[in-house]
Amino acid sequence: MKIPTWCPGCGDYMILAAIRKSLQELKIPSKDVLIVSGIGCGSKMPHYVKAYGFEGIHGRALPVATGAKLANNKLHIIVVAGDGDAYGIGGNHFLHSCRRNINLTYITQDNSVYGLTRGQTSPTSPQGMKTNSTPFGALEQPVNPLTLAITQGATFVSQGASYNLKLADTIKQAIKHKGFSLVNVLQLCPSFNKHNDIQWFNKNTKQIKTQKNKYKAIEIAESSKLPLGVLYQIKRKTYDEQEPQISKTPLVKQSLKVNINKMLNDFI
Ligand SMILES: Cc1ncc(C[n+]2csc(CCOP(=O)(O)OP(=O)(O)O)c2C)c(N)n1
Ligand code: SF4
Ligand SMILES: [Mg+2]
Repeated sequence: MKIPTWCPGCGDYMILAAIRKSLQELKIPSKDVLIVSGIGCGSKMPHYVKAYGFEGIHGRALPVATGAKLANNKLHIIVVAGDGDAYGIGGNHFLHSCRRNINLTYITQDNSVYGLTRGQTSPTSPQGMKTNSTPFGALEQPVNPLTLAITQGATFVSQGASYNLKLADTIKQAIKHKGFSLVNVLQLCPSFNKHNDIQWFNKNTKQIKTQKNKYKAIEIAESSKLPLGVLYQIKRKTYDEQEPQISKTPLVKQSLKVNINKMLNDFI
């Protein structure tokens, strides 16, 4: 494992600590865990967790993780992605993963900027936010990750904060959940998002209770104070449970009985 190189005060240190704590407390052996990421500051996470890891390309962590899950559905898969990665370039994969109910944990590091590329506006930057790419203020309405996840069929939707010690507990619940679980983490980025500091978050967040009713959950997700905790959780069959070839035995444990000689001969 390597030593993290994030800026001093970066929320990614606490997200890393929360992931490690969750895995330790759930007593999940390292050999049964795969961490998949895209590209971004926080996407360096697989280098720092004792588990299998795959650092992919920007926005494509979820398709890689989906493939890995279908190959070995006994693995605990944690996907980490920045807000740009998750809700911008990877936004299409996000909504399809929600509706498929792929059984994995999606931890998004939401600092409302593109950190790695030095602070441009991201899909979750609030309207009017001044960044290196929008010096007169962002024009677009931001994505609300929680509303998006609920409406697209995610079965576990939560939000944590990188400075809040309850984050590990939320991640633990997400890992235990059977189905697609989102933990959107409000992440401190002291280098490029000086507006959203701990004082701002303390004033603008509130702890909430879990809802089963999607309309009530959306109402809370859309309220002016950002919710913290598990907002929405329901039961629904996961994708791999419904896939007959792997519902009993993972693909990697099955013997390959197909004779491809005929196919090769036809081809040649
Ligand atoms: C296909 C592609 N487009 C753009 C980039 C450049 N790029 C690298 S990271 C990044 C944004 C990172 O922002 P975010 O996902 O929010 O992660 P953070 O750095 O804030 O943790 C961009 C645009 C890239 N690597 N690949
Ligand atoms: S730029 Fe922001 S997100 Fe990236 S390492 Fe520095 S503080 Fe963390
Ligand atoms: Mg970001």
